[in-house]
Amino acid sequence: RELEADLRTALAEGGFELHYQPLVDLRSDEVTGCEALLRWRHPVRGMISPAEFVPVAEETGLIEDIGQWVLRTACIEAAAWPAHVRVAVNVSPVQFKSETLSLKVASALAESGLDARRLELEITEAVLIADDDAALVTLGQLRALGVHIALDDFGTGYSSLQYLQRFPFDKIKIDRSFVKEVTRNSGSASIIRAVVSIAADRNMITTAEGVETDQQRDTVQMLGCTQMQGYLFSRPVPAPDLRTLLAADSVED
Ligand code: G
Ligand code: G
Ligand code: NA
Ligand code: MN
Repeated sequence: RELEADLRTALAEGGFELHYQPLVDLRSDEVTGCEALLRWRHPVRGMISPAEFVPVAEETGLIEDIGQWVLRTACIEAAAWPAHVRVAVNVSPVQFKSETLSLKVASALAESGLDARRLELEITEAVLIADDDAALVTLGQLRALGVHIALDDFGTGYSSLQYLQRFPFDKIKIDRSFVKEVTRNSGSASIIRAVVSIAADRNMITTAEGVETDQQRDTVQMLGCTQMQGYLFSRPVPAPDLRTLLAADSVED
């Protein structure tokens, strides 16, 4: 496949970059984390979304090397941020299945000098459905390193509230489809309230994804979400812009 060859070239020749989107604590209004989002500058086609190339990378196995590049780069860049700011990295179900994932994470941490508690891995429900027991082992190894685990896009796919009881997460990210409807659909608000209640019981953070308006922000805050992410505060930005944003954010304090 042509795209596969181009992905290999990009990996070898610096064609990828990470953009970062702030995560804002709804109690303190502070940026307490940033999610790394992979970007590919294709020489001919311009910026290509991960939604387009991650599936190809997964099918071809290239996701292992690309994922390792993302982990390393995110840890190295985050090591230069204020110490209270975490970095969140998306982990594909294919990467999660690798028995050496925790070794790879440990190596990225060692190389960057980043404190493990400042790294958060975002996984989706797909990894839990595939193999319960293996997933529990991997999650245990990762948490033993000290990294945080977030359940991404919660509420899409084959969600089950049972997952929240059975697996050790530090955070639940409530999918933006619920946030989008929250001000006009009482069903979405009820679902968010239920998730927040379970999360609070177990000391988990709840992040509202895709917050685009003040009204959505106020509503998810009222429902008890502890963190938000979305265009209202900032779009994903390149690393230098993020450092400027973080510097301005800490000056305000
Ligand atoms: O940033 P954007 O909206 O284009 O992201 C589209 C999708 O790609 C999202 O589902 C996001 O989680 C995923 N994605 C972004 N960066 C990464 C990455 O580094 N690794 C993996 N596996 N997925 C990513
Ligand atoms: O699957 P995941 O949640 O990792 O996807 C993250 C993607 O969601 C990011 O790539 C980003 O482009 C997108 N995103 C972030 N904030 C918003 C938002 O406020 N509105 C919309 N529509 N998309 C967002
Ligand atoms: Na994510
Ligand atoms: Mn998400």
